Amino acid sequence: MKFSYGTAGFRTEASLLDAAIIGSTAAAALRSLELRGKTVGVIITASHNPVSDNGVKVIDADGGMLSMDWEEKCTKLANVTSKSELELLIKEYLVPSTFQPTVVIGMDTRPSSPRLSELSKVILDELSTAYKDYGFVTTPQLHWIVKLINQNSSYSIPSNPPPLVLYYDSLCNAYANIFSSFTVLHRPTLTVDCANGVGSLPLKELSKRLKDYINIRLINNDPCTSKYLNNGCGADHVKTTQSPPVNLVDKMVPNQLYASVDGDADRIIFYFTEKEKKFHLLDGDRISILLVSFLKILVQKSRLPLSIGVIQTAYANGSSTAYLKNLGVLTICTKTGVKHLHHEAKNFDIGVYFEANGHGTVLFSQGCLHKLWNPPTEKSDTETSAIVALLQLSQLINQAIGDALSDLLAVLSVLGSLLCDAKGWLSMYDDLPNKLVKVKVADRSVFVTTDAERRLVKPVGLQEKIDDLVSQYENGRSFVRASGTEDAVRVYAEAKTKKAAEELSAKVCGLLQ
Ligand code: NG1
Ligand code: ZN
Repeated sequence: MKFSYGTAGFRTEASLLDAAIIGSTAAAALRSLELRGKTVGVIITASHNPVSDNGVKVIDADGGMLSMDWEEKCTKLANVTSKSELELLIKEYLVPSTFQPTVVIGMDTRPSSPRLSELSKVILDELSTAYKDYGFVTTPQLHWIVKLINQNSSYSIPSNPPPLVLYYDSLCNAYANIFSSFTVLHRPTLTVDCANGVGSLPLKELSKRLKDYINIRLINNDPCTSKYLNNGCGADHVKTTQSPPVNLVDKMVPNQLYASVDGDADRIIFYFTEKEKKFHLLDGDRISILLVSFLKILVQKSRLPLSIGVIQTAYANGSSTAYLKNLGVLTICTKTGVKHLHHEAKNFDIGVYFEANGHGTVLFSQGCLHKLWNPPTEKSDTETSAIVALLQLSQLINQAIGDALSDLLAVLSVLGSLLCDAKGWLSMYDDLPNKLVKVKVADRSVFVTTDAERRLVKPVGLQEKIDDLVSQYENGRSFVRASGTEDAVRVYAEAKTKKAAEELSAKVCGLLQ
């Protein structure tokens, strides 16, 4: 097995993952030592993959994705072929230090997770690393915990109240405050499909704690019956099939809002049906536009000089990008993978980033928070309430990484504040018909891209052929890139009509054959 640390860490069939767990755990301990004992995270999950897979990802000390140089070291550590080779590498990466390396670990509810988590703990003991095991947590919860611990100057793990209690308190208090500022106090009803994953547990907690504010109904919320994990349900199923979870087909209440999270609850997708059962998806592009529209109003009302930017990838629907241009919001396209979006979002006072598949968040810079906490003394009621609302949103939205739970509450906050329903949200723009397909090729590494993955540099001559096809379609756009998580090449195509998008997609796929 040759491992390569990709956009989501290491991911493969669970029984083949041991070396990746050992390598990642060693990398986490060594990284913590390099950072003078700051806490680093190890999360065991394969997100939306089938239940037979598992994965592991290292969370860097700022609560974000692992830094690039450590991705490389992690790959090397996972690919050793003997214990002596591992020991040599550890020696090479070891920074002499008197600090105590500290790691926090967590896992999803896959049947293979407890064994892999135990293996990780064996390595931590071998490397004399202090650790705390948070058991079943969502990926964003562990990111949030790492960020929290390292914000504390002594890098100690707060035990009273425990970090997870603080997590729920922070989300629920912020939501309750925003709710009380609604002009019309309306308790919305929302059905959430938990993908039968680890998200079921915190969603139960949220629905209990927020029962006076939201009527949350949970479905596919059995994380113990593992064969149903991501099976006909979950955010990935809904986004890729553009249809509801199988057990909701023909059962959705018209005009009521539904949401699906993925297997580790870092993605969320909303949807609803109209009377005639027409299914409408409210994906990551639409979440991004809903949030930024509201944030722009608040910034204007606050009269504070705050920059706002939206970060998308090439998979964002062309209509969403055009909408943002009209709105006058600076929009940047990056490579696929949240680490790229997160990095760009940091360049703004308020950086909104979402992948079309529902993974994203809103970052408030330190400078922005400073301005919000220290506004000019002379200010109107409108300015004050806008500043308060911005501060509440910054507390509600997970600042470490995209989080289905905080994104869910952020969306409901904005819909409630704008007195907007699912239909109103959908009416902001019309998606261009599109098609995303996977193509198996002999060697995906020959596909080399540029321009945020929108153009191919290699194989030489292929991009010109794609350009030629695209020019034949009104509003046509298509690009080809190698997947970072699967052994396949992805082909995206969009055009003015569904028929044209499908035709363009088929022709570009034809070029690959
Ligand atoms: P790849 O396999 O590199 O396309 C997929 C998603 C990404 C991201 C990662 C990590 C698409 C088209 N790609 O990446 O957005 O979520 O998985 O999970 O959805
Ligand atoms: Zn996920």
